[in-house]
Amino acid sequence: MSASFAAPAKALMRPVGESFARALRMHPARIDPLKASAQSQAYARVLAAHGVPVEWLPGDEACPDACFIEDTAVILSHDTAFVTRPGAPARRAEVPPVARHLQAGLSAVTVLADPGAHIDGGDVLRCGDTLLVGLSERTNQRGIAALAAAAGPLGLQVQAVPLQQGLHLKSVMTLISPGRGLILKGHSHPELPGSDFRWLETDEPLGANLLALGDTILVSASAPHTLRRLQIEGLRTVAVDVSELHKADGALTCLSLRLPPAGHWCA
Ligand code: CIR
Repeated sequence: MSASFAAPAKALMRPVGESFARALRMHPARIDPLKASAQSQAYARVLAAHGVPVEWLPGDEACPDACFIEDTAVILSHDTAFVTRPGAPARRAEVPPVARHLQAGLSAVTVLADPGAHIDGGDVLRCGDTLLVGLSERTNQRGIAALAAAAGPLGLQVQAVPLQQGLHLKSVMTLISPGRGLILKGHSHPELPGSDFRWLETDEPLGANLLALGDTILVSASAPHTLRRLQIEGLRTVAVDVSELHKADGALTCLSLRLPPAGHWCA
């Protein structure tokens, strides 16, 4: 039987360091690392307040983007993970400490070693038993094939989604609930075979990355219309200020790696 959707049992995070001022970004912006650090800590407190304890991995000033830990692994179940090979060469040094941490705590960890493959966790959106994977500047077909090989034995199918615009798939679409996603207007709606999955559109680029903790949905405070829209639908929302992290193309999902309780999956 398929796993059911739940809030994460815990989340892994890495701190924002001073070198975050040199984080990769698509558009020029001056970044205040202290402000970004405060926002990352406030995000951790929101997770904890909603029943998701945070375990901090060490920071690394040599890796300005290390706080975006989601890109370094894909959690496949409560005790199975796939460690990525990020598409940006500058981010590959972030991976070994995360891999060691996962290997110490989980029973099955696959580490992507193929030098011709690359994939970022931010390109992987789980929708039930399907992993939608963005074919983006950061993720290629070989990376997707490697993830499919690791996910297949767990009953998970992988579906590639060509990304026309945006950094990662989850920059433009994320989950509201197990049967529903939020997608940035202008992107085609992926179809999930054999399911009645529905998409809601937003026209706020900073609003498309939501983080659903079970039935509580974290929304960027920089996306007031998205927040209002979800509230009008009666959904339980929490606005989280990640404005300084947005300057480096980060958002809510990328700040943590979430592990589901046994027998469940999570966003
Ligand atoms: C990068 O360009 O890789 C980082 N500055 C942003 C990564 C954001 N990660 C994510 O959305 N999963």
